[in-house]
Amino acid sequence: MKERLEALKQEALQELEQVQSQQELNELRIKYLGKKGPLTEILRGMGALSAEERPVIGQVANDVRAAIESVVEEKQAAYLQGETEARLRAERIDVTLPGRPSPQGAVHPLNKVVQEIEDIFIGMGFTIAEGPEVETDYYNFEALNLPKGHPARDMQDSFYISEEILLRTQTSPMQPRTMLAKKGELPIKIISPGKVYRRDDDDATHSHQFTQIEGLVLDRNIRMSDLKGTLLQFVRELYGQDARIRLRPSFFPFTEPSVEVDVSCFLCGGSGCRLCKQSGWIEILGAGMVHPRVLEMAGYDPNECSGFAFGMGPERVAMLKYGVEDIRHFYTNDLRFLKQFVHL
Ligand code: 2NL
Repeated sequence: MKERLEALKQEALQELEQVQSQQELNELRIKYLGKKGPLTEILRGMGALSAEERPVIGQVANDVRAAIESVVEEKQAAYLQGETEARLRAERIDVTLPGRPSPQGAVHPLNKVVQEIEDIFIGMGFTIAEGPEVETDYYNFEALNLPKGHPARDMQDSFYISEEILLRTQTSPMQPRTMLAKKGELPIKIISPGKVYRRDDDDATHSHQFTQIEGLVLDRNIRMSDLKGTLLQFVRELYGQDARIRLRPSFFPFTEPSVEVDVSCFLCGGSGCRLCKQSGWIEILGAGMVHPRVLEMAGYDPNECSGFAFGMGPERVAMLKYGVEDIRHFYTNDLRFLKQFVHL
């Protein structure tokens, strides 16, 4: 029996020596060490041996099993090692390759101007009040002293959704909304930036959808000089400390008196050039003292408080600032246009 075991060992080791694949190795493991293998069979037959022989043969059988197992494990380990090495080789990363560039976006030139204007007013203690683009007729017109039948609210000029609902034609509705929410509390210092809509045929200087920034200051004893000082400070921060302003009389239904605000031409400094059409001045704002009717409708007593309001078009500010000749460039998203502002 001892000889049979030795022969089995030799045979197994010889076969293992020749093994070509992990699958073959597994087959040999089952063949020699499995439950149906010759070793198990020999061990099972040990009952027939004498008491002296049994431990000796048992020892030999265990040695044979251990020898075969050890070669199988050694080969298995070598296969695993080979697999790991192959994977490392296959998945190696070349850290010297240049990276894939991820395209970087930039703030839209119009938004950049809006943010710049917002920052200036925030610095003067204003807060930002944003509101819905779909408005009621009441907030868009009525509360701003534009009663039904007023020529400025011609159906032809506004996008009506129903009798009482329309796309806002100005950002002003946020101002009566804010005043009503404050329930008579003072002061109010807000700016309202956002999109507005008018029924217009688009051309180089008109768009059916554009941007506005309006401001409102309301407190006791607010005077025209507060309007003038605030807007002068604003244009100095926007165009530089040498900027000057002048006020010309004008008309808006929601302010009385009303003014147009010109800023000294930031291209020629006021001496006259192509940009300011030789006048030395560029119109950038409309403004005025809030009409007493507007205050009353929003729950404020015009004998107790007063305020000024102003409005401007960021498209116009951006067109002048960057020399853009067609307002439609801001909305058509032509990358050749937009990319010119990436590094500004
Ligand atoms: C312009 C002129 C302006 C206002 C807007 C306003 C709002 C309230 C009361 C009084 Cl609630 N006024 N807004 C006042 C004057 C001018 O805008 O040229 N905008 C582009």
